[in-house]
Amino acid sequence: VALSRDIGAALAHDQIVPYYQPKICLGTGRLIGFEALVRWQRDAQTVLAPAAFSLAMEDAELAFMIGERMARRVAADVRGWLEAGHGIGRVALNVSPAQFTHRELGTALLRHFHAAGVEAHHFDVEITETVFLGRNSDFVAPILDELYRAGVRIALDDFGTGYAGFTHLKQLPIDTIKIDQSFVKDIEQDAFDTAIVCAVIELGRNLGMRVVAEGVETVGQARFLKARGCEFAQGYLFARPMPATGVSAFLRAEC
Ligand code: G
Ligand code: G
Ligand code: MN
Ligand code: NA
Repeated sequence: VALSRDIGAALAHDQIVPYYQPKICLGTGRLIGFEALVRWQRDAQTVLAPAAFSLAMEDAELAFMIGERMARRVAADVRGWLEAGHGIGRVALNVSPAQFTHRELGTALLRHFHAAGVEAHHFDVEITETVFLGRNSDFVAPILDELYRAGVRIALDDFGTGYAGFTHLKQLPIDTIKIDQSFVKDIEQDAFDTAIVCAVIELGRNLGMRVVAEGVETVGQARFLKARGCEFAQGYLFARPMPATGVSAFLRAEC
């Protein structure tokens, strides 16, 4: 109860905001897009990551409301950057199992893109394999199909940390695999992690999917990934998640 009141107040005071982390092409160093990450901007000094309000993120109603706010704000930000003439690639929204309990999720996301006057092909949606374990998991396929048909690309996040999702890769309109940062961390030292990452890169190549490595923090990791054919990456090496105002400065520096 207290939590839903807190989140309600946070929404009312516009404290639920997106931060953005760039995604980079390892070959060219160029920007290919951003991942939007929810933050609770409690006051000028305090920015909370979702781990601090995970109960809200797991509650079907609160998660849906937070997701609505994220979609609305991200779509408005994207519109602003496009109007300023920036090439921003695609911007990804994370969508959790709790949000998939709503059959209207896809329609709701598309409505926000439309309301902001931004075409759906400017967006990705990141899901994790856990969406298939949630309540109403039979909503997942029709929602993803609806988004995909509209031009949204679907990425499978945290790949390798859930149960092996080969059936989902086959049956759903997934075009990007994100290698979880836990496999990237020790990629240069740990033979097990190296083997897994190389297998995922190969899988992506053979299935015609993009592969994005997450949590890249060092030049060594980036070189290693690039040498093994990983095309895209994100992580602190390139940029930390930043507020929308930071993105404008980042985009001006890019070109
Ligand atoms: O920065 P980081 O702490 O943002 O993110 C932690 C986790 O929270 C990640 O697994 C990420 O997928 C998830 N997450 C971040 N932003 C969002 C969001 O807007 N919606 C949902 N559903 N999950 C998010
Ligand atoms: O959606 P997902 O589970 O992939 O969430 C990404 C999480 O990883 C977010 O919490 C984000 O802030 C965090 N993150 C992004 N880049 C890095 C990085 O280089 N190192 C670490 N440790 N975390 C990162
Ligand atoms: Mn993600
Ligand atoms: Na991840």
